[in-house]
Amino acid sequence: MSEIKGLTVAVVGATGAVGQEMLKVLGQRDFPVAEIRLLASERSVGKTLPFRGREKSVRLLEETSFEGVQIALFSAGGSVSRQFVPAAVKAGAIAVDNTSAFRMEPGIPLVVPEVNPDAIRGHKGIIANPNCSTIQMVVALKPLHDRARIRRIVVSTYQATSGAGQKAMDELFKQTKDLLSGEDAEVKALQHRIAFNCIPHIDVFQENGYTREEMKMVEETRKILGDDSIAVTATAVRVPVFYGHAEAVTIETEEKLTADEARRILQDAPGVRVKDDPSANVYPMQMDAAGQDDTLVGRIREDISHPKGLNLWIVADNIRKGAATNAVQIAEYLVRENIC
Ligand code: NAP
Ligand code: 3JM
Repeated sequence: MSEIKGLTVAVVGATGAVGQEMLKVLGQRDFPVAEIRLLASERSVGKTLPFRGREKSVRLLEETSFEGVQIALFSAGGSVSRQFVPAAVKAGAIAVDNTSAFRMEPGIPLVVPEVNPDAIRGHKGIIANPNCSTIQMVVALKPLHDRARIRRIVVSTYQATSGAGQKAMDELFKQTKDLLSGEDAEVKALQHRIAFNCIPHIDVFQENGYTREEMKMVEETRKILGDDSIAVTATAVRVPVFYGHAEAVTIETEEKLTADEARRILQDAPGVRVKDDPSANVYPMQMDAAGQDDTLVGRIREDISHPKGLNLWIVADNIRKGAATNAVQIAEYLVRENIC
């Protein structure tokens, strides 16, 4: 279908934090869209959203919504994907799914285009987009793994409220405003107050004491890097930031990797921007990453507690590279390689 000038693209969950960014990214990257179909729940029917400078109506998501659609970008939660992705695939679309619904299914590619683009070729209609925290971590770690073989990863995250959707962002805003005005903070979207606080709890707790968000990082990292022997342990924390996840990452490698060598490797790595000049107070921060597509890496230093350990600080916009941009990059690969 390479001769097609534009594709019919469905955005499922178009009114959400990720869906709205998806529309922005499709426009900014000049993705070849002939028709855009904005889909959401009945709550949004009648609303309009801007796409390439024009207001487009939101339609109700139904099984029949995918007629004539080539690419369907899903970000409306796992249960919506489980229910409607099969309908999209049946209608002939390729589904790029942003939820955790299909990520760990054998045979379904889990893709970060800078890391394992070739996995897309084996798709059978569904391509899964990893979790935001996993994406930025593997973008930075893959080139180091290629050079020195990572044996263990220890990661702690500092995750923005946008990762929990529009309601969580609204809650951070309102609680901050209310507390500064001497009013009580109402807690609805998250488990505890997020304004002026950090919450070490993202997604639900599992029997092993980890949260599901933490186990996503463990399992998805191994699948994307294609190496089940890598040991991963994670602590995922919600912080009172609107956009951008930061991660303190320690790796242990098979070959010794010096900080200088890691810096040099990362300077040439696709999708990575090194910001690492502590003497000038230069290191990545969420406020630098917001609105951008690169994964920023800094604080690169040898781990004084381990002869083959290395510490890094990795920051990216969770809604862009962590969700919308990564999904659109997958769609771009499909177009470039004539797969759709
Ligand atoms: P959000 O701001 O809460 O938006 C949720 C979207 O889903 C809205 O468009 C909503 O439509 C739609 N929706 C909910 N229930 C629906 C239903 N039954 N039928 C049709 N549409 C429905 O959340 P978000 O932050 O955009 O995230 C959406 C999903 O994307 C998450 O649940 C998650 O699975 C995934 N996600 C992935 C990543 C990643 O790391 N790759 C990051 C963030 C989110 P209405 O406006 O009509 O309610
Ligand atoms: C990020 O199914 C749901 O309720 C969505 C939960 C969710 C997920 C998920 O598991 O798909 C919220 C925010 C993610 C994600 O990317 O894994």
